[in-house]
Amino acid sequence: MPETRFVDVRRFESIDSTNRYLLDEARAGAPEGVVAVADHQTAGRGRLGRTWEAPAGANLLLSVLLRPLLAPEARHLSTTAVALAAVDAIAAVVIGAAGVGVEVGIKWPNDLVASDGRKLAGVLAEADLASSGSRGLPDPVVVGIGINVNWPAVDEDLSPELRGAAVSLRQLAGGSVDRETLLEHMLLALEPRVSALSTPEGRTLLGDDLRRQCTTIGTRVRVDLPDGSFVGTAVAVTDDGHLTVDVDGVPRTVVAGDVVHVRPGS
Ligand code: BT5
Repeated sequence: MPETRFVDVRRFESIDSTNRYLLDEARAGAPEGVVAVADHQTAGRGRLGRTWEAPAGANLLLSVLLRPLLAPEARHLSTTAVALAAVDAIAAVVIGAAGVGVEVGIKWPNDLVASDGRKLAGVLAEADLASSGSRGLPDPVVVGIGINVNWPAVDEDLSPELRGAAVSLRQLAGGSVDRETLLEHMLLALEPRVSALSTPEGRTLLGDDLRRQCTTIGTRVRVDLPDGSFVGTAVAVTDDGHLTVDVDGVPRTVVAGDVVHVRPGS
């Protein structure tokens, strides 16, 4: 097994949130590379106070503590690095019934989606600016990902709000998927993706791979911001990971941290 920086893997049968746990560890000076994995979260969180649902023992719920050398305006690339690592790991592990890999894309800013748009995983990056510069270490960012591995088994497992909107690897592959194998491959795939964050060449590669995987580019989108919405065509993702939307011929740059929702636009 090749060496990675992700050797300190802390496992929890039940915890409120693996992101919360690692943010506290970061505040106490924990180094880059600490991983938290939970069988169950009692307060799994999404962006902007939303919740992440997953029953005990079925899915991959994991966070990593990173301290990349990343300018604040490029911070979204840490979400990209983890999303791309998940795409890599799924490609390595999950083979569908027809003997071919399942098709997974990245919906900007932070979702992994199936080819029909249903959400397979969500990524949440949280930076704690209060602990900036603590003990001379680069600023921490905790990136969590929830991947629907074996839940839902069938659409009826989902709450009415998620029905038709969420999907699992099990459903896409037509059979159960081993969480432990997926975790192993996820940590392997994270190593080069996280290294890439700290060099200009690496960031260019992350941007290129994001553009290749991004299902949002070329689609009509409605972008909901805290103070209003607009509709346009998503035309590009910048090297810093921002979305460029063409609004009646005028390009508008959308920063991931500002976005409430990006939905199909009419
Ligand atoms: C996300 O937020 O998609 C980020 C989710 C990150 C979860 C991981 S699990 C490990 C780590 N520890 C944590 O506490 N969190 C991270 P957002 O884009 O805001 O999407 C949240 C929305 O996705 C919810 O409001 C639901 O509509 C939907 N959702 C919730 N659970 C889902 C699931 N299992 N599958 C698909 N969609 C789901």
